[in-house]
Amino acid sequence: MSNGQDRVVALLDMDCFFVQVEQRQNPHLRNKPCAVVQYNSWRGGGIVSVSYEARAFGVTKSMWADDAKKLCPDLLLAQVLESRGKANLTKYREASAEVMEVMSRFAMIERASIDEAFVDLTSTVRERLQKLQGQPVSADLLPTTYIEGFPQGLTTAEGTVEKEEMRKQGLLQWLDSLQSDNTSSPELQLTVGAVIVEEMRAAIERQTGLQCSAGISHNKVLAKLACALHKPNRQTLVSHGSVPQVFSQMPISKVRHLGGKLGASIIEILGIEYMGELTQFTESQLQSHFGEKNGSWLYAMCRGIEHEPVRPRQVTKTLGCGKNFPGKTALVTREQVQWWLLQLAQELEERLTKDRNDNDRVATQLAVSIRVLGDKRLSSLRRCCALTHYDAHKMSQDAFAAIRNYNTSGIQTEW
Ligand code: DGT
Ligand code: MG
Repeated sequence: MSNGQDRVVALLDMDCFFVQVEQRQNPHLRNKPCAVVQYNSWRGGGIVSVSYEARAFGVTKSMWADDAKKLCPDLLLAQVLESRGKANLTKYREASAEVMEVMSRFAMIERASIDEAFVDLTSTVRERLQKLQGQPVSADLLPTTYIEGFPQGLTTAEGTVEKEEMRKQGLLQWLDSLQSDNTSSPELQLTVGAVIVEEMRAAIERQTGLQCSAGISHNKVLAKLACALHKPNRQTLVSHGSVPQVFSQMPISKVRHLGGKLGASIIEILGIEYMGELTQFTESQLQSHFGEKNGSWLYAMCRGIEHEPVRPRQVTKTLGCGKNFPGKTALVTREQVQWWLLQLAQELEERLTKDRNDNDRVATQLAVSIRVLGDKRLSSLRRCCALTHYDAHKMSQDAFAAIRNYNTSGIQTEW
């Protein structure tokens, strides 16, 4: 196995994505506290994206708009469109495709969600290093880059130094420490990766008018963590050497793949809080608690080493749509269930047909998930069947057939 420093991987994540898409369309919303809400019938709607101006007032995602207005009376709101009684995300999906197209001109990308993508820059960096022929990297090429862990050994009272001033000092210190003629230096490779990511982000903004942040490191997990360190409109380089410091205060649940059950069981079983604390356990201890595969992954990961490849994929693997019916709105008759399945199937038919034209591929499997009232899990039941025709009526009938046996009411017409 390699030492985990052989690749250059970046993660780009759009800043308050839905808000930016609305701001691009409506200039009145620009540079203001602003949020995007979904459904407006209950407490002003649920917030799904918040501008950084509004975050300063304490407004957060998944707050009710009415509550957010109490924190920030001047908050401007934009609404997610609705069609067939549910959210229609077409506008944001199209903006996402614009961004992904620009990114993929630079290198192979893996779309990770509607507004983020991983990039493997390893070979692009190698080519760029050849062109540079040992010239040092200039700080001018890294105008929005933070080097995590730098400046080191700063003696001035930190609070008195401007954030931008600290960024520059750290960057200059880092660049001074690099050996620009050693093309196999992992630190130099990351730095050149950061230069390319600066160019990518500038190109995205120029072409789409949308801003993003990025993380640059040796693997997907570190790149994703790095991206969150200096949002918005900035990028952060996390070197292998900065991992102990970064992980020493990084809550385990904040690490990619550890936000769910595995992360929770690590905290409970080992009685630890931070990612760095994992280094005190042997590989076999970790394997005995969490299985062979997870144990080995954790043992390497807490040391900053991870090998998951960036998989070439610019489009999503699955197309999905769904709707929640909380509390009193829960569906209770067969008619209701069938009607809503048809609404969802109609959206799917539209999007599948567009996908077949755009991406030259066909879907072959239909999966149906339902959640029963009171179940805290994301889904109570999941069933699959073949998808043979892009036909809403056929899909909704097949979906109903797949879940009908789950009806616990005992009466055919009730649910
Ligand atoms: P950021 O990345 O912290 O600057 O802010 P966002 O708004 O880009 O947040 P992110 O990256 O977690 O999510 C990207 C977009 O996905 C966001 O703009 C709206 C959408 N989104 C996030 N959470 C939800 C949700 O719970 N429901 C719906 N419908 N959309 C969501
Ligand atoms: Mg985002």
